[in-house]
Amino acid sequence: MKVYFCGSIRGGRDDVHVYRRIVHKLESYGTVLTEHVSSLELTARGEDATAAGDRAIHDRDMEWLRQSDVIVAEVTQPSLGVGYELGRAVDMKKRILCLFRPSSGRSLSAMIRGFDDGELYVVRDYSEEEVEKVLEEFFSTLPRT
Ligand code: 6IA
Repeated sequence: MKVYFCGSIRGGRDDVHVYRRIVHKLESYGTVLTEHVSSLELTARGEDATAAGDRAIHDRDMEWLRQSDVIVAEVTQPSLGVGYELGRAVDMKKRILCLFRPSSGRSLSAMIRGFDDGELYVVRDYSEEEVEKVLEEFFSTLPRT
């Protein structure tokens, strides 16, 4: 199974420790195409930009999105890039799980929460301690690939 993980980069790296925990668990289900999103070395400021630049990042990520079987997005830290990825993934009719932590004190965008259909696109409120259990529940509902 190919998993595409979305998490904020230029939107801010405050939740990178949660991304690491999620990616670690996701690796037990298959290949995480975007495990760099959880890298501690990747900062929001851009000193790690590749020579090829933003076009190459965009095109490579869209190709990975097309290849993926399932998308998991941590959406607590608002990120334009994650919102964009979700919109494109919806258009590709991918299976999507959005994870949001209400303990952040934030209120999730209606554009992200409002599309939940309980099947192809699911938004799950969770707390960090239960993240592995939430992922286990979600993956147990997926057909094996
Ligand atoms: O707007 P954001 O940067 O927060 O968007 C984050 C999302 O876009 C993530 O889920 C990634 O899949 C994707 N993305 C954004 N930037 C990159 C990137 N390098 N490499 C791979 N995926 C990315 C940018 C590094 C930058 C700090 C120079």
